[in-house]
Amino acid sequence: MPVQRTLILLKPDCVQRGLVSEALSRFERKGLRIVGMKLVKPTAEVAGKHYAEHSARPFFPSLLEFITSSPLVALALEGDSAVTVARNIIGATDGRAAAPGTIRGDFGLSKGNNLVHGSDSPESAERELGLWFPEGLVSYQRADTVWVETP
Ligand code: D4T
Repeated sequence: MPVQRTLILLKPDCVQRGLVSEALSRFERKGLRIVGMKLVKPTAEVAGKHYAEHSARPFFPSLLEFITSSPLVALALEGDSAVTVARNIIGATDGRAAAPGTIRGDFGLSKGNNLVHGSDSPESAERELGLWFPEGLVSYQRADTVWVETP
């Protein structure tokens, strides 16, 4: 099983709604290691680079306005199959369609204000982690890893 890293953003609506600890605890309790974490109010430049693949989409201006409107929490998580595991915890893009038990399914009623971002592939994760954590990440083992990451 591949140990991967993934970039998670607890978006401005997550911070404003007081759901940071709720969202974070779901990743943490699953067994993913926090290897980077910070509160940031992103610049338009970083936000634009992060969502560059959507630059031609009609929702791009409102997406940039939303993501730069208020602080967010950037997280780097590490663990077995972290990219897919985190996406499953987050749920489908639109909170109205997201499955109950996922963060978006439990707390969201919006496609734009959808609380949490998670990298969609290991390649995206590498690019996004470089963008949000240019200073690098912290390596360590969590004490419970031997109990959690077993085949
Ligand atoms: P992110 O990238 O934020 O984790 O969301 P998803 O991976 O689930 O969804 P996405 O890349 O397709 O969309 C990125 C971002 O744009 C917003 N969005 C998306 C929007 O406001 N209107 C839309 O029609 C779509 C498709 C929500 C997430």
